[in-house]
Amino acid sequence: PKFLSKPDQLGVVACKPGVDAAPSALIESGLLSQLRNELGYKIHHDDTIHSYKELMPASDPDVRGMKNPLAVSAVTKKLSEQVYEQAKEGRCVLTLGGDHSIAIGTVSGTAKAIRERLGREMAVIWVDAHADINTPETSDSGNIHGMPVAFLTGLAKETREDVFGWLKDEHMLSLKKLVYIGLRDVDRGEKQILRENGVRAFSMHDIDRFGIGRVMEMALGHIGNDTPIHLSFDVDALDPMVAPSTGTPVRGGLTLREGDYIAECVHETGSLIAMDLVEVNPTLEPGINDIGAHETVRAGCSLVRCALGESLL
Ligand code: DIR
Ligand code: MN
Ligand code: MN
Ligand code: MN
Repeated sequence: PKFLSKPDQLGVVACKPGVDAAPSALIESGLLSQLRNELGYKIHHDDTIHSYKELMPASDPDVRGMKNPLAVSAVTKKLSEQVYEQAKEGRCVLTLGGDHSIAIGTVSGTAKAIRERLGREMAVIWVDAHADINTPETSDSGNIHGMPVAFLTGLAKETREDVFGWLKDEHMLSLKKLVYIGLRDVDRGEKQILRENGVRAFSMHDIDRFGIGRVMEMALGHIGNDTPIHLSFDVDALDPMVAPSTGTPVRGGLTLREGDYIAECVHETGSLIAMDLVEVNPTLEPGINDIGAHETVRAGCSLVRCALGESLL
């Protein structure tokens, strides 16, 4: 690996602000022990699934239409510091979420560490059915998990320190270094933002047209082979047939193999410095005998193992 000073070490942060039980389900299914025993990583994890209850405000009224702004800001600030501490040691950082608002913490943490350690900007590959680039003003839902990219790129700004004002220049991601894969449910305002800023995005339509092989060539070509990569993987990028237990499923998504292939290609670059796995929610749509939850957790584990180098042959 090109950008890790401790490539055999993995920093793991598990967090579940809100109600979902994903990190414990992923860990109980054996993910971390597989990474340790089969892939040979030395794992730095505090054996805690952070719910950050101590950070929850007594009252949390909407700000510019955003729901739970104080709580999400406080949690992501803390997470940003935790991820930064791992990344500055030169470890790869795996974060198990949580909804996608946690990427405000993870991406800002790695961006700052990579700037300090290597003096360079990293790229983000955002694999998702959604673009998550609403500003508070373009958002119809007020859900902050539909806005993380806007805050991380500076498209959305807020001066209040307790409402993401803690995000500074050192935490920022360049819109030129962002690539989307798997989009199929993008709001009208988001489409305009993507167009106006020339953001590189590969939708399901592009995957149908070119195939996932060619799409990954183009996506990685855009990033260039001398750039650290943070992979932020929303499990709802996968088709709901294989990953139903998620908050906002959208039909017509990636097959399991296409998802794993994306992760494998990122691994092959040798440039992976962090991965998020988000929006796994085993309490939603679990189906008969929890089959849907079980399948979603299995799919998530597979994505992580592929990104971290489960050998192909
Ligand atoms: C929608 C849905 N674009 C929103 N986004 C979701 O609420 O901003 N993102 N579900 O994951
Ligand atoms: Mn998302
Ligand atoms: Mn999504
Ligand atoms: Mn979401």
